[in-house]
Amino acid sequence: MRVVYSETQLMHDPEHEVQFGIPLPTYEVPARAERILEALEADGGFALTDPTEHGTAPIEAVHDPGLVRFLAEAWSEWRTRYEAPEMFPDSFLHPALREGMGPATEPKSPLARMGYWCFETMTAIVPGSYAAARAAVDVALTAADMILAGDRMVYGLCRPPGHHSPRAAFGGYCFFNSAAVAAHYLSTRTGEPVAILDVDYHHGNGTQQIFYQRADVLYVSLHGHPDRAYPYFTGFEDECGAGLGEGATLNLPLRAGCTDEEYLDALDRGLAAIGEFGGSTVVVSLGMDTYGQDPIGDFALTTPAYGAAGRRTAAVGRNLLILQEGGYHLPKLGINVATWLRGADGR
Ligand code: SP5
Ligand code: ZN
Repeated sequence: MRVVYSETQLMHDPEHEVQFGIPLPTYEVPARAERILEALEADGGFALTDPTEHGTAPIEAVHDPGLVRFLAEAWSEWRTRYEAPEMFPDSFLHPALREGMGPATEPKSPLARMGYWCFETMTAIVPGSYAAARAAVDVALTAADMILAGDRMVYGLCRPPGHHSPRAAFGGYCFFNSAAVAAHYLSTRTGEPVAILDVDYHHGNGTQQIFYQRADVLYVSLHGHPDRAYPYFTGFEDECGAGLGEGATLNLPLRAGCTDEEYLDALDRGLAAIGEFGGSTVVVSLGMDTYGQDPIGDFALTTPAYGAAGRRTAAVGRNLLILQEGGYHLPKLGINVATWLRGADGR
């Protein structure tokens, strides 16, 4: 199986995330990508390729160009005014703030701009964030090109992750939504429907939002129930899409302590919906924070379940564009990813 990876992605290297109002060591570290890479290299069954530059047009096909502009400028603008080594927002554009007054315009101050484009406090901007976020999209699009050229299965080792970013915001350790950018890119290039299977522990609120009213992209997600799990405001079972997209969103929220067996049953439900939807490619948002020892998830999955999950996903018979999202238990992150990919590859 071919793997696309860029070292530029390591340039996003924040120290902290603000949780409970306190700056704590962040979970989303460059070593995540390095651990995955090491496991794939040790396996021997994966061939590494660098991404090619795809520019901002495919990003702006799903994201607000204002978001791209902000992320491109944010650090240099910040550095000229503040001393802080990492950029966090402190004031947010809550929807109630201007209720009945029409939309806000983008503010001028860099700090306020961050509160306009970001929805939480766990996603610092540091000097290398934009370059890394752009590289992650290039990884996803280069992997998509390989599918278009005939590969049956490709893994894009994306970092930072992407699935929490909706059209016009970022957060949840995510900047650009690489899976959404790639799914839209595939749908415009093939004219076929595209299904997205999101198996990260967290609901992919961003991906869901981007495609919520579209009939040509199916979004299926297995995740911790939003009654207890981040991102809290989305991922409920009754969110099924709207307008033309009605019926093209499927949420399967799961209980704390979810076992291998329960998980694989839910996966089968999701895969059945994908099988009925059609199209030749499934984009997989692959998060390993479902693992039993993950520090921020609460499922009980074991490593062998990932092999089974990969096998069952491949058994749907579609091309697989597999893109990395979360997963924070570094000691087993690499082996869990390799196990999923080997399962999909029939090894
Ligand atoms: C891509 C991805 O996996 N993003 C996840 C962002 C989650 N950030 C919020 C984590 C809050 C975790 N609180 C956990 C307390 C554990 N004891
Ligand atoms: Zn996650």
